[in-house]
Amino acid sequence: MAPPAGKRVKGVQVFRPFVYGTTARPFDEKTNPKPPGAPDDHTHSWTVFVKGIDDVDITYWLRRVQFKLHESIPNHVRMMEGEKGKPFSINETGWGEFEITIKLYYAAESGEKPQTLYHHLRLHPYGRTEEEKETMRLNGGEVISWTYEEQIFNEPYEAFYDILVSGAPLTPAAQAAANKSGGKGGKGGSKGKEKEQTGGRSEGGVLERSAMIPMVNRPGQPFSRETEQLEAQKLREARAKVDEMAAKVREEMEKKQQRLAELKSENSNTT
Ligand code: SLL
Repeated sequence: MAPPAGKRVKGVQVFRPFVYGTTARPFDEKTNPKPPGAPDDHTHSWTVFVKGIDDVDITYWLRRVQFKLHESIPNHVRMMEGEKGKPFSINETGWGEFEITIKLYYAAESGEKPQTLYHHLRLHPYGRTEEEKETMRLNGGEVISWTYEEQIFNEPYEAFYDILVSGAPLTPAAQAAANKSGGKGGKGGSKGKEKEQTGGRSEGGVLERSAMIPMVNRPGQPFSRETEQLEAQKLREARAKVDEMAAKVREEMEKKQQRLAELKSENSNTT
């Protein structure tokens, strides 16, 4: 593919948060009945997805996603075209866990080559401790394996840069100027074309086409500043603990060195 015409925006990096992963549930007559036609040996329903944070649209930078599933699954390579505001996702049923290959195809304007992610489909409760596993079991057996990720666009082409940042709200002066010129065009790229100005917000307050994440968690939306702060707090506590342990080891070492010096001097006194 020929690179897009135009210059790159030098010294600029734009990043966009997104989430990918799987959600699985065991079949249960009442809460999650097995769909008709699903093979006898299938035990779970599951979904694999790529989506924006707080379900905000990402199709302006991510055009399509190819999911490569296990070869035992009919039609195991699936290409999903982006639909504005909707996650890229696949629903399936099965019995086993495996590695899913997720290939991201970017907007043509970006000039970016496709990029591959790998995700392990989890059907069974997992965790570092029994407690963590138990928490998953209690939640109706729903097994969530989601990853927060940031897509970085390094020195994007001007036209693509315009697309990336066109969700930012206009300042009153810029709004007035845009109205005056009939809302046509922007600098660079979108010559004569109506510039798409979104500027909407998600329920969690995330501005369209921005790098924002919500301030607080909501059900199904665990990636927020709140989570980030809790994680930072955990890191600070762990750091304090490590410092404390290191101080203790140093103290013991000093005592031993002192004892060694004493023994040495005793030894030299007796010989
Ligand atoms: C395992 N290595 O042994 C893995 C393989 C394959 C899972 C898991 C669906 C098959 C179908 C399915 O669950 N495949 O659609 O019939 O655990």
